[in-house]
Order: sequence, then structure tokens, then C-alpha cells
Amino acid sequence: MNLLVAREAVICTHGEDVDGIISAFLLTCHLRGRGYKKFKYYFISYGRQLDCFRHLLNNKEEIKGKDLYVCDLNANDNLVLNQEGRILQNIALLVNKFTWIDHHDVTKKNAVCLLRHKIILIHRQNICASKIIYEEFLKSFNDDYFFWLSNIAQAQDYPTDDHHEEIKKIGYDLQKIISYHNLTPVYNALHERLLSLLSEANNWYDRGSLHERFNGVLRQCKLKEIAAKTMLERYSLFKDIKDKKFLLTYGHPAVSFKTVLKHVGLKFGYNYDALIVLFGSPIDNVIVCGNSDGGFKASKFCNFMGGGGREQMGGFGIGQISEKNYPYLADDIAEKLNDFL
Ligand SMILES: [Mn+2]
Repeated sequence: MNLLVAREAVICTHGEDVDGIISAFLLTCHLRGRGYKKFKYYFISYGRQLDCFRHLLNNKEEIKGKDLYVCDLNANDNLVLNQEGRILQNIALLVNKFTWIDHHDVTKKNAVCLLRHKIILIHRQNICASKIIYEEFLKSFNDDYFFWLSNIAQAQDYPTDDHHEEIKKIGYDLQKIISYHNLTPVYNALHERLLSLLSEANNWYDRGSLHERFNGVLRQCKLKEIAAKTMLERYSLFKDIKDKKFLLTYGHPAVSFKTVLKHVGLKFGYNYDALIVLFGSPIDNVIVCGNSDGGFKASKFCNFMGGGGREQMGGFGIGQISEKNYPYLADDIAEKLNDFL
């Protein structure tokens, strides 16, 4: 390829968490250094992966001849094996280069299919997407900031006791901002702003905490979190289906799944085979998390519902979710569980 021609990259990343945002930022830094001038971003929730790739296929000019990168999203069975026009295969035929960077098990499982479509797969186990990008592309620069960012993402996806408290705290705070941004109708624009803020540490970080420019947002996050917890207590409901026990609840879109898991555990315990959280608009995503004993295969059920995920955790979409239609949707899901089991 002629290096004098401005190269364009389309980056699809996980828009809901720290690893998704940081990996998109680190990848952008790497590609800028390689002469890429234009970037287009898609920040995607697990439940909307299929929708996003459908959109790309229906808007061919957005990807034609460009280099497409996917970060921190799993290549689940619905995407890879779907028969409605073989989405990934058709996208691969349109783009100049298609690279998939991910750490989820299911992506590894579908590696052969990706390679068959000439998709370049960069996959590692137990290393988050940001860390993979750092190690593959940025390590030789010896840049403390890039390294630090990749550690923040790693501490969120694979927390261990070795991670410093400060690294964990900054990740949690960043997660709050991301979850808050998830709420707005200008979802993409705010996530892009977050990427540009990451370009310099002192834009967003100040001695162990988020920069004071985020104080207002953090205060509002706190208020939304209190409201969200009240809703969790109001809507949580155990359902026995066949020989399994499920806890279904409504997730306020301003809080992360981790917050829901923790709070519901505190109030109702962990005596269930799977926790199912219906996140309201504009997230509109159902997250299913199976218990560690593995009695209920969460990702298989998510596949059954048209979504995806890794072994014990996954997501799927079921249209718009609100406090109002939650009880009906919860009943629908219970019926689907009955069919699935
Ligand atoms: Mn990740």
C-alpha cells in the first residue's frame, strides 16, 4: 500500500467498560504512529454487536477499502456462524484489512472461522485487550503513560491482589464516567470526547483521583447510583424454572453490572444459578451471569437469545427496556428460559 495515501481506520470497540475505551485509545496512538490520519469509532454494547456489524454492511461506504479493527468484543457464534448473509465474511470482503483484538474465550473458539474469512486475529488469554495492544504494538516505546493505562484496564478485567489500590480506584472511577456517558443520547460523541481526554494524563487524572473537571459528573453518578439501588431492591425477583433458580432484576442504565452484582448479592445473597439483569434504555441490554459452579451455561442461553458472551457471562438485546415494560419482559425471558432448559 502507498504510504503517502492517508490511511483510514474504523475502530469498533466495547463501549461499556474501561478496557474497551482504553484499548481504542491505545490502538489509535499506535495507528497514528503508523500514518493513519482518519478514525471512525463505534462504541458497542454486548447486546448490540450484531446490530453494529449489520449497520456497517448496510453502509458500505463507511468501511469500503478501509482498515477495520475490533477491540475487546467477542466473536460469538451469532456473529461468526450466522446464516443471514454471513456478516463478518461479507465485511471482510469489503475492507482493506480486518483485525480482531480480543481476550474472550469464545473468540478463541471461533478463531478458525475468523481466519477463514481472512480476519487477522490477535488473541491472548487472561490479558485484557488494552494490555494486548500495549504488548503487541507499544511496548518498544517504553512509554510510562501507555503502560500505566494498560495496567488500569488489566486491573479491571482481571483484578488480583498485586494491583495497587490506586490503579483499581482510578479504574472504578473511570468506569463510573463511562457508565454515566452510556446514558446520553450523544453516546458516541461523549465516548469520543473521553478518548481525546485520555490523550494526556493531566486532562483527566490528578494525583490518585479523577481530575476535578469530573466532580460534577461524579456527584450525579452518586445520586443515580442511590436511585439505581432502590430500583434493584424493588424489582429483584427469584424465579424457579425447571430445576434452576434465577434472580431477575432491572438495572438502571447509569450503573455497571459490577455494581448490580454487588448490591443484589448484599441484599438477596447468591443463592441462584444465574443472575439476569435487564438494563434500561439507552443500554437496552440483558446481562446474564451464571454461578461459578457452572450448572447453568449463561453464554449458551445468550446465544439462544441472539447474543453472546464468554462461558459464565453474556448478553443479548430484546428491544427497548424500561421500568414500565420490565415486568412483561422478565416474564418473556422466564418463558424463553423454560424453552431453553
Ligand atoms: Mn476486556
